[in-house]
Amino acid sequence: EALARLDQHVTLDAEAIERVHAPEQLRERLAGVDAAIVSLSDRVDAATLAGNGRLRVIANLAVGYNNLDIEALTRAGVLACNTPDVLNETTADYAWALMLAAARRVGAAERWLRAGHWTGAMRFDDWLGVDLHGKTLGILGMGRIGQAVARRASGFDMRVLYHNRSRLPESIERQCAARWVDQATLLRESDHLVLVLPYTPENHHVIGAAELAQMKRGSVLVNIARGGLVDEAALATALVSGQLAAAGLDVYEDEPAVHPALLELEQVVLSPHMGSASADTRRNMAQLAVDNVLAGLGLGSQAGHPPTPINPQVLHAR
Ligand code: 8YV
Repeated sequence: EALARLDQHVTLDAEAIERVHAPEQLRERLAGVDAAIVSLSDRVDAATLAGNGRLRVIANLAVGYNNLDIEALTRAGVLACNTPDVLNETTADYAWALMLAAARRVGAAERWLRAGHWTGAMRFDDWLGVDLHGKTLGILGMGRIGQAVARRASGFDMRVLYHNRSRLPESIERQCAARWVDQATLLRESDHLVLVLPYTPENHHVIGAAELAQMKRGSVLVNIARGGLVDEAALATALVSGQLAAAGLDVYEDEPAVHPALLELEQVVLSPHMGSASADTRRNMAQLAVDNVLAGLGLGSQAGHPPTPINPQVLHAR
């Protein structure tokens, strides 16, 4: 639908829907177009843009844009856009899916059942999991998705703590029924810790061996943000030792590769970066990317006013 709308205004590159571009291939493809819709696996930086005098808009099919070098794009006069907000609720839903699945061992139990192991009466103490209700939910990174994760906790009667660089206004804390604490307190007190941070150089391995050791013994870690936030080798060690009871991961340090030690552990729920993947949300993300492309190229009803620019100063300089 979104591409059909785009097609009414621009000439679409027939090969546009390739999945993964090698850097050199991406550089060549970008050299021949005025705008491109890219995904997280497309790294757009100074090298990709070298010698490109034509490109004007890059629309990222994601809210996170650690695959884009915004400084390089701005220097090159290329407008960069992302897809914030339209995916908040769907991604928050998915954080809960992973939290529940990891804590209650849904994946491992299903694999066990499908493998034909349920042949007799279940032992009373088989498949014991970790409760959510009545426990403390910790949220590291309290942007729009983090807030949506927090709001859902009231139905589970959970206490919600969060840590963020800056404290949220009281009105939002009230809406989310969440209390700001420092990071050490968050790690120490959370029974379930969800990562919803953007990935920046400062946040690399924000959860490493030292932080895992500070977490409550038997707690559950969920990462729906970016793989590089967690030291995967240290996480595997913490799971094997029982320091963490379980983990739910949608993102990985080196996607699509998953750390082999994590693949071995039945107490980890693994999914292939699909947090925003509901039909409605992906449709809205695609439409927003198209809105940004058209407006960034000066076309359509929002010409010159892209809805979600990352570096709007490029437009002012034009
Ligand atoms: C991806 C995401 O965009 O928005 C983000 O930052 O990580 C996801 O929503 C999605 O997986 C499509 O690549």
